[in-house]
Amino acid sequence: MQRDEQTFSIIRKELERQRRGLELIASENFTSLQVMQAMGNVMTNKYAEGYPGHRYYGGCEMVDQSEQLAIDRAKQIFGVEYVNVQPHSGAQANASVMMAVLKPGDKILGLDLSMGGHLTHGSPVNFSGKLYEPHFYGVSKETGLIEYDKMEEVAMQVHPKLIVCGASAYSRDWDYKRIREIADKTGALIMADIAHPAGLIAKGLLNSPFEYCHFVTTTTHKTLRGPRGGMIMIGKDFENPFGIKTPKGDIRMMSSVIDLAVFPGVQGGPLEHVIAAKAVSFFEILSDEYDQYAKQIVKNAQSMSKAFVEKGYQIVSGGTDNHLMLIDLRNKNITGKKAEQVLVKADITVNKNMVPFDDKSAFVTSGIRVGVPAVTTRGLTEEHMLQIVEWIDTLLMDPDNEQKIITVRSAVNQFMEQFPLYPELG
Ligand code: DSN
Repeated sequence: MQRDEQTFSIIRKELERQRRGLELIASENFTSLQVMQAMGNVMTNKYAEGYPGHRYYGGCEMVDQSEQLAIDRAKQIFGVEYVNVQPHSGAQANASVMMAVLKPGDKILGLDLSMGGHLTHGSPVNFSGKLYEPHFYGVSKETGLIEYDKMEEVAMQVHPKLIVCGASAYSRDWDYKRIREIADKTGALIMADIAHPAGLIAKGLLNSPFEYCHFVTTTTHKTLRGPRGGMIMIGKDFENPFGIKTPKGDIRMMSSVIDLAVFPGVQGGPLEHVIAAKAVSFFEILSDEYDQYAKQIVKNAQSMSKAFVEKGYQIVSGGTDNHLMLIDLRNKNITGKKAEQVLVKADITVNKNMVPFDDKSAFVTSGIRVGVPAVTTRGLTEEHMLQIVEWIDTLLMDPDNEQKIITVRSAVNQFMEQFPLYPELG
């Protein structure tokens, strides 16, 4: 077969883009080479509907082993009883939990997307807001912190069947104990979506949701630094309280109900090459090196947020406990869209993001979300964060100055050469 030079040349250019730039998108990271190698191999050829030891296809002996390894390692990392590593993404992990515990029309209560929530937590344009009846809580206008009182008030009014906590753009830790108290008062289950801070939770740097939340979902490619994918966990397996019957008509523990919701409920064949890569990334997370990495993420985020504040930037909630910060640019006279554009021109990648009580649309926005997991993987430390803030400030204060863009881009490109990315790839 002739080699597809066209596609490989695009992939090569993407490698070069990643190498020369400052990657500050809070949900992105750089996997290790071995994680990528585990994704690009013969496991992609294998169909394996079902679960290890119980498949609908022959020849699953090897993928059974790698999937079981991924499950066992994830259990060890998070200290949980049940893990399903098959969800293709965080969205499908969330869809599977909802499919398991909700019926169409049931009420759910999640963080408003415009306040930092996620599409799959009830947005009207997503399955979660179309299939179920969404209700929302938010953050305080004054403090930028989650309003647990408001969560309780709405929960007591609407009696949701599921409370969803977790966010895409919230820089503070969560009070899972408080959420459980609210859920118990109103008879709701809780799903914690820890897609963003999972790596920090894994290392005990943030509160753990497992004692209080019935289901915990995550992606595996953000702070966890694994392949693009999803995962569902249950801290302590509990009896199916919903009367949900399996195809055989029995009522089992929640783990079985979730397994059935992932497959055959939401997905078909699992991506066994990605699951093998999940196993490799979990091996890495169990190392001391990853321990240091997670700690460095927090140090870098705090150093960066302090530097922004010193330059007069308004960080929503005033700072960060995790790997990201949401910057409200309204006092800097620039929109999120314009900020994203000018920074991208200088090879600094962030995303525009609505801020709480934003007066602009999701296409324009008043803010940017900035995160440090990827630059921390590149090897940058606290003092480098000050330089990054300096560059960002230079550009945002004079966004139409092409000369400044060229100067900063050249400085960024030169700087990043000190932190080689995938040198093995030539
Ligand atoms: N797209 C992800 C993020 O950027 O946070 C969430 O799914």
